[in-house]
Amino acid sequence: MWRIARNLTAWVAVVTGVVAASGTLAVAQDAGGEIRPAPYQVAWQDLEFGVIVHFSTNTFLDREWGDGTASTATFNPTQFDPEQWMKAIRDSGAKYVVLVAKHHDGFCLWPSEHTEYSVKSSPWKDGKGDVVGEVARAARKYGLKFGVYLSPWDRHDPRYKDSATYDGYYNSQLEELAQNYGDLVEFWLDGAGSGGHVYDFKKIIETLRTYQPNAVVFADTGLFEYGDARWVGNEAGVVNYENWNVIDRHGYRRWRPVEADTPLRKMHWFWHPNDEASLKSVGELLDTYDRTVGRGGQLMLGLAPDRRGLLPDSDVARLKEFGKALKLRAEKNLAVRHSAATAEVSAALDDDPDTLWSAPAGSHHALLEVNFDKAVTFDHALTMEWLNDGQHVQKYAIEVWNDETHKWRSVAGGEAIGHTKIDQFPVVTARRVRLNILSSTSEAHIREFQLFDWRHLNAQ
Ligand code: FUL
Repeated sequence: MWRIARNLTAWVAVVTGVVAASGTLAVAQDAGGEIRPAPYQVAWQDLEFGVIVHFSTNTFLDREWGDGTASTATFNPTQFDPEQWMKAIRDSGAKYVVLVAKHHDGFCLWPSEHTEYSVKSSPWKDGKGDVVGEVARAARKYGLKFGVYLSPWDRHDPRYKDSATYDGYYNSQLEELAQNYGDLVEFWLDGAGSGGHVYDFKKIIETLRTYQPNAVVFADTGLFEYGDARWVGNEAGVVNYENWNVIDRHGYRRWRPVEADTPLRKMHWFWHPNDEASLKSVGELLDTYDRTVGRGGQLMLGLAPDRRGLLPDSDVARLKEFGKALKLRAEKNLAVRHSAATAEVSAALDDDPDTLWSAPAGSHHALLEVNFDKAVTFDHALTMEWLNDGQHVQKYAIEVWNDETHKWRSVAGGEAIGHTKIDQFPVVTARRVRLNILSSTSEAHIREFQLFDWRHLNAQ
């Protein structure tokens, strides 16, 4: 990922230390709960699950990172059909598609006016094709939002040697992508390979914003003020820390939710021959979902069409099974069958994330209780915080009532709730369950509090 960031780490630590020592940086991250998301970030976080598609000369050469020397004659899919991809993507439950329009090898999947190194010099459709255009159209046809990845690192173009000249080239390419393919939901700034290279990101983001004010810019935290979403720090598909949406870099605080990218085939972003064993199982995918979406992050699953230009049949089948399993799990929400409750409480128990329960104004502690006429058995809870006003909850517990001891017992808990929090715990049976908000910066807003018995659904 963004190696520049790693090089910058030491420098950032020094600067942060100086500011903190001088007392001007009194708050870490967003202690006051003051930073709020932009409306386009709220909408993007609600998408929860997207895919990133890698398909280029690498697909035909059994490579992950092309060195920029591949002949344009290499790119020649025989049955290219992005609608086949989109059907499978829609069936998986994903809501958006980011296409790698140019990877590190520099080959462009659209007929750019600014280079010959693109589909227009390939035998595919006699050089008249446009992968970006066809994919964008197919995505929208299947109700999926569309975005692009344009690799800054370019191993083919000779202009890359000169930062200013290359900035001009990159910027004109971005103009093409940002103006000709409709609304972009996300723009991926991948930083691999870019260590030591200086880019004019100010200009790049200005160009993007001119035409696509609502595109979420994905970038490493190293690009402090330019990114709207941040890299999770690994490609394993796991948020492995308390997930706060606000990131503070030397006093500059910004709402930057996490996106966790991980491929459907272990370790492979591009398609490779004889690679069946790397396909992740439904159980592994559900686990990944719970460790990303279930920890308040966005899941970005990597897909790779093969040399035909189709997603392999086994990938299509797996995506369908995964989507079915997600749907089946979601349909089992026990909280909707709660006994009579106030309209406010019911708003968090109705399976509808657009209605919410709010704790009393200004409160720092509150209880949201759900009762059942007959005891229910469950081993998971899913809680969603309404974030438009900031991330308020800082500590919570999920508690069950013991009819014999007449005491509440905590079965799970943590600090951040965020967009969606999925907690797993040993199976329990209870008639009364509550979300105990132990601490919040101001009143908590809860969109959903759901309970599930997923014992037989996760073991696949
Ligand atoms: C990384 C790249 O180097 C990989 O090839 C892939 O595109 C992945 C999504 O991002 O940084």
